Amino acid sequence: MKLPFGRSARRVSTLAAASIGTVLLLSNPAFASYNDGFAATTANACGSAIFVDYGEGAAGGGNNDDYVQIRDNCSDSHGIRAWAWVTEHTSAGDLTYSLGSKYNGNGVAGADVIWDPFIDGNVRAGDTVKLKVCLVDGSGDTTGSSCGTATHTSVDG
Ligand SMILES: [Ca+2]
Ligand SMILES: [Ca+2]
Repeated sequence: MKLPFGRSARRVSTLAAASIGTVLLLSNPAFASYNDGFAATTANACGSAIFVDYGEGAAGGGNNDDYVQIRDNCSDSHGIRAWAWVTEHTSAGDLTYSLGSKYNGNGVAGADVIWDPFIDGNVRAGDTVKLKVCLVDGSGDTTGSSCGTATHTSVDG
């Protein structure tokens, strides 16, 4: 999904990073020095949506910047669905983009689902990421139960 991020929006993100500290300006975004990882968990802790700032991504896929690991923590006949949004804070106001959702039906013994919905593959410094995760009953259940959310504003992308 391509969305129109304007040049002015990118510049605002850069300025936001600059206000945090000059040291961070020296960091390469692909090897950013601040760990912006965070997680949303279901109310009963049986499902997690884990934002990984920089890591190995899918098995065999090599290093990857900014993705979500969707994890099933309980043997309870429920699957897991995660949703994601990203908000850019621009001079014209906040722009929030829905990035859709992804299902993990692998069960507690199965592999985490690696999901990379982020535009251009990366989150930029100053962008706010929101994750929601719910227990669901099958891939067609887009409502879910026991939902939890978490948000984090990226320090250095
Ligand atoms: Ca970072
Ligand atoms: Ca990152």
